[in-house]
Amino acid sequence: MKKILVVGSSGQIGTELVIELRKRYGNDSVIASDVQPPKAQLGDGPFETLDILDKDRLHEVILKHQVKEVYLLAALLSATAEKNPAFAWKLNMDGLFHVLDLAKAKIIDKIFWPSSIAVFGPTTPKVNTPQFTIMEPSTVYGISKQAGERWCEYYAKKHGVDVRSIRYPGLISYTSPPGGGTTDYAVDIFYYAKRNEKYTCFLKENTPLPMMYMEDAIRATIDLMEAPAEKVKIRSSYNISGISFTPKEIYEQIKKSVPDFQIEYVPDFRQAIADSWPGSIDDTEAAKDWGWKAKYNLSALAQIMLEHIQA
Ligand code: NAD
Ligand code: AKB
Repeated sequence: MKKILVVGSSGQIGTELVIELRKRYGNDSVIASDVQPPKAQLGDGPFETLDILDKDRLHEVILKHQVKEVYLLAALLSATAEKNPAFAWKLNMDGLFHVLDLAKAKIIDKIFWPSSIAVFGPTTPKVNTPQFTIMEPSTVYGISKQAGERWCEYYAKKHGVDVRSIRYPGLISYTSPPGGGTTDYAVDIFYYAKRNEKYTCFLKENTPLPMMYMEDAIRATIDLMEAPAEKVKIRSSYNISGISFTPKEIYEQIKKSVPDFQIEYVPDFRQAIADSWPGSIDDTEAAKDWGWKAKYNLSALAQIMLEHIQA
């Protein structure tokens, strides 16, 4: 059985990805790793404390477990990156190079590295944003993701590296909290709704953003990684689409279950980030190349979140 390393496994995506990978491939085949201990129960498999900026330690963990596949999730997200641009650039880029270079040296065979809708910017068409379009990101995070996409494609073409990537939209889940992004409001709001406490939203009520329920995102990730190499035609990163909604629309959806729930809108610096991103995404290429299709709509997502979230 192939051995898989997940770097950044204690985060919002890593937590659920490790659980699902272990279900599919077995506990011992999936090595979780992070600078922080896990925030949720990930099953009985191995965990390694690993800083992705420490190249020697990464190499050591890979050799120790004979890892062949790496999912690289460690990064600073959009809002946190704006507060610490130099470190965000270092973490988001150096971490990627450390993993790409191991694949170039044929020490590992396959990489998953997530990009984001943050690669798009204010000059990108906002509605049904195409796969190939104007990309002038205006955030540190978006610049690092766009550069990362270019490097992934370069290593794939020049060095034959099997690297695969998805431009995730904002991800919504209840197992592990989000890690400092602009789309985090769409998770936070459920905790307030569950306590029936007024929610202060940091975006304006009419700000549409592309979002997705975590189960869809995990399925997309594993489907892409399992697709035959010749079907993965795009080696920068694939657009995938789930649901698009505004803060007002998700609030109204929640109100159907929590009728007294209240909200106010007090936009902060994250409004400018959200305004620079698309409102909806066209995912024709992912559907055509490896059969991607989202399952969850807003009402299904809200129902699951309200059922499972701990107040
Ligand atoms: P997160 O912040 O929840 O988790 C990141 C994890 O990386 C954390 O557990 C953190 O401890 C770990 N980490 C930080 N520095 C590290 C280091 N030096 N070495 C090892 N681990 C380190 O982020 P997430 O939401 O799980 O996102 C994972 C990836 O997916 C990121 O690349 C992010 O840009 C991308 N992404 C996420 C979303 C989303 O909505 N969650 C959307 C688009 C793209
Ligand atoms: C963020 O808001 O930074 C992330 C993302 C869309 O990349 N959720």
